[in-house]
Amino acid sequence: MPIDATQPYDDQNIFAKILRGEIPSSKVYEDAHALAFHDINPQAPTHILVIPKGAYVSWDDFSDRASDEEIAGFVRAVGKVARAAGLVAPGYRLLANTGPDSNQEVPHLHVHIFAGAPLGPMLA
Ligand code: DGP
Repeated sequence: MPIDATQPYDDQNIFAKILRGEIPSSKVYEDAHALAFHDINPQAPTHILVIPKGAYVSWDDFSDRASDEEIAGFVRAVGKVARAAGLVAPGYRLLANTGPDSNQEVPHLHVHIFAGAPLGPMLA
């Protein structure tokens, strides 16, 4: 079910549980600001999710309330994950669904990294 990105943060969402270690994930990277793990339902040969450690519903919430340090740390983490996975030369796509029209389903900000094959045009 797509979420309302203006809702208050729900600490029972699935990614909050992954951050707390209550649900397993296949982790690929972790630092003070971010956790990255493989998507459970991959839409490309490589499909990694990167989430901030702070409690933010969406890209909108994060860009509005997060500190400059959190934003910088998170953006750098996304880049590190892509570099560590060897995705820079072949290329990759970033996506952060925000709200119902985007079909955001999990109410904790996540950036999708898609890679591993030619991805075609956007919104195809
Ligand atoms: P979005 O539509 O942008 O909210 O994408 C949510 C993504 O989260 C979707 O691609 C599937 C993934 N996902 C949902 N539940 C889990 C889970 O429990 N573990 C993992 N690894 N991924 C999940």
